[in-house]
Amino acid sequence: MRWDIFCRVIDNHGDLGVCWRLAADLASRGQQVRLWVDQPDALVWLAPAGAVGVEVRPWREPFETCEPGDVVIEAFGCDPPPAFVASMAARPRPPVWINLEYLSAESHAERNHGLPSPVLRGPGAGLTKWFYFPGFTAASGGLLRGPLPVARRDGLADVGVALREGERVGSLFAYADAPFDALFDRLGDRPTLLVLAAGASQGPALRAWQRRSPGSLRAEPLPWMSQTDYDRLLAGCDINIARGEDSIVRAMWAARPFVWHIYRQHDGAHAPKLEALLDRLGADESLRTLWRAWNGLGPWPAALPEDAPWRALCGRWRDGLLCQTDLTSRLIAFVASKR
Ligand code: TRH
Repeated sequence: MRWDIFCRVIDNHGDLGVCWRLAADLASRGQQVRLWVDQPDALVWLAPAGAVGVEVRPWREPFETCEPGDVVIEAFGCDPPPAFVASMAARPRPPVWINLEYLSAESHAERNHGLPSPVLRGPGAGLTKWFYFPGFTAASGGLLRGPLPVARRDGLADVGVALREGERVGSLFAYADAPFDALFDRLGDRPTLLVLAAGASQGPALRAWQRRSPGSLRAEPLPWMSQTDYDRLLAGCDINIARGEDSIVRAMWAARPFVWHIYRQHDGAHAPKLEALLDRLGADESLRTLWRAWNGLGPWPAALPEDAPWRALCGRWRDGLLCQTDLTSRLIAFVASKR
């Protein structure tokens, strides 16, 4: 099938990160994809090699006229251009129109997944949009997966990380408002190499912390890396502190202890969203306390959760997810059922 994916970059890299991953995964299955994006700049590092079968097109106004494909994905309610929607409506057999939503473990995602939304006004009047909610259960739209790197520490060298004997290695990808010091206090209880993702995680916080407590925490800043390399990095680490929705899913696939820095929403909607994932994970009190503290939602625990049970939990969680069909397979089946 021919797919048109529309992506508007709001802030950060999640919108494009998810759309690119989906586009590349569809193309790897022989689908033809056009990715329409308003700010494609981050693709230079996110996907430097591109992908066979994915054509990146600029989304600018006035929108170039073109024939819609068989499926139109509107990522995160980004409203495809009216001229394009008009050509969708004009087709004798209109494309299947999917509204791809944000990932959440909350129960509303399952309740709303797959529901129709009839379009009543505008150039698309008469068409139907289908809500597609990614998620963690069989009743949801599933998780993006794609090829998973083998979990191995020596793979870290391939992405530019040199480890010392006996060191724990962690990755850190966080928003600028994170309570970095409290985390470093707890990670610095034994020799640890902290690999800092590009951007906000490379602020002055760690250098200041190191001046106060020399010795236990080593830092390695990395440039923005491709999604493939970022996945490899997570697979090689002992602990992954990740942010947003796409990266936290990659941390889950890495099956190592992970901590989520959730995207903060002004109305506080991130708090129940965080709790919902903790519930699904079956997290114990020590993990709940850590996640809440890292997100400014509670007091800090004295130490990180115990390593062995935490690792076992993340391993079981990944294995459970692996037993389910991935998002792209479910999406293709969903679209087929609506055509
Ligand atoms: O950048 P983000 O914080 O994006 C956010 C969230 O998705 C948030 O929920 C959303 O509402 C907001 O955007 C608009 O985090 P996320 O989702 O993990 O996206 C980062 C992407 O960048 C992801 O695809 C992984 C990728 N990445 C790399 O490819 N290389 C890197 O070096 C790093 C650090 C990330």
